[in-house]
Amino acid sequence: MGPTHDPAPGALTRREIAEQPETWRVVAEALPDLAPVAAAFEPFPEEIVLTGCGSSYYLAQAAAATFARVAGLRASAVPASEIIYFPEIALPRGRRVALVAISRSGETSETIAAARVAAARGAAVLGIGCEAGATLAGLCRAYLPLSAARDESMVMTKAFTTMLLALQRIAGLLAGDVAILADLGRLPQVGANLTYARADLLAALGNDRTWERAILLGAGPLHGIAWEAVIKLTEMSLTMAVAYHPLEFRHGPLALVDGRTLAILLAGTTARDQEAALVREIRARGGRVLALGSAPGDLGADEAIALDATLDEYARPALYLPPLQLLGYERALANGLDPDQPRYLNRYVALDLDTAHAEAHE
Ligand code: F1P
Repeated sequence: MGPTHDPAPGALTRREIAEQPETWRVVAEALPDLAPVAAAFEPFPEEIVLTGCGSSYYLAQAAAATFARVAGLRASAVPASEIIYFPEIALPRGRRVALVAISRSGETSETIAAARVAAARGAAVLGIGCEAGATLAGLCRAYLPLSAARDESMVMTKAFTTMLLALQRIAGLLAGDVAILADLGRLPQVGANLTYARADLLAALGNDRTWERAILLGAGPLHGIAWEAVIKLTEMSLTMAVAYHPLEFRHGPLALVDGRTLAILLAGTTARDQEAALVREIRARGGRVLALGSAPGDLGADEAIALDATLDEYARPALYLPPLQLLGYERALANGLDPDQPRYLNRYVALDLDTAHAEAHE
């Protein structure tokens, strides 16, 4: 049986946005032991490269931050196409590299090809996705299929946050970091209390015609999340949006700010004073600011959505996404679009790739 179809535009997407904390709980309970996956990291890599395409690439960015901080590994995120065509940049020779290939479908051509190229260069390849029988699974030393996280909707919502939490748990396990594992374990409960907390505000913002373009600002572990929010706004509502590291925004792009700009700050706990100063500068130029984070009311933004203040800042990033996904959904409806049927979007991108060059290069 296929998914049940609710005729209301975006009903599927909205449901999947809302059910994320419950999915986090279900998946965490169904995965009592990630040790076999962690074992695939033996011998311990000197470096980890995370890859994917689209949302899965932004997920790679977010997860890389946790691997770097928690597991103390050099960790980077690289789009799968860059690994195919420029493997010498992403996969340095003479280093023990583990590649983590991320793909909800496990069928995206570039991600599959990147896994092949990395394996040919001697990297240990691990995969994560939502489909047990995916092509990617057959190319990996270990593969983690999170079928409960599979979105029925085209737009990736709960698959993103759930795969992120699973990767963060793996990082915590690798490092034996009980503190981060405990914080990650609290996320389903914390998230359940927050989801829809400001649905009214997000609906109003979605319907507000005074802003036309969005600037997403996120630093460190929140930068990949900022890009994921960009792609949600873009693919669901066809809104022009872009992400910056907060202080990078001062180096030129600040010129974009005017009365038609909505800046969305994913506020962290580090560099908070500088982020507050940036909020003031954006507002002084007529821009409107929505801040999300712990105690965001202190930042002087026009609107604020308070997230949890007690979790480690590397455990918290998934919490920022449900409200931002909801903003994309609301904006889509306001634009007369159906978030369940995004324009030109397929579940995954299948390309006819010739990777013989990259593989033969070995
Ligand atoms: C990757 C992806 C999605 C995007 C769209 C096209 O898919 O780029 O992020 O939303 O559906 O494919 P996957 O490799 O994670 O299945």
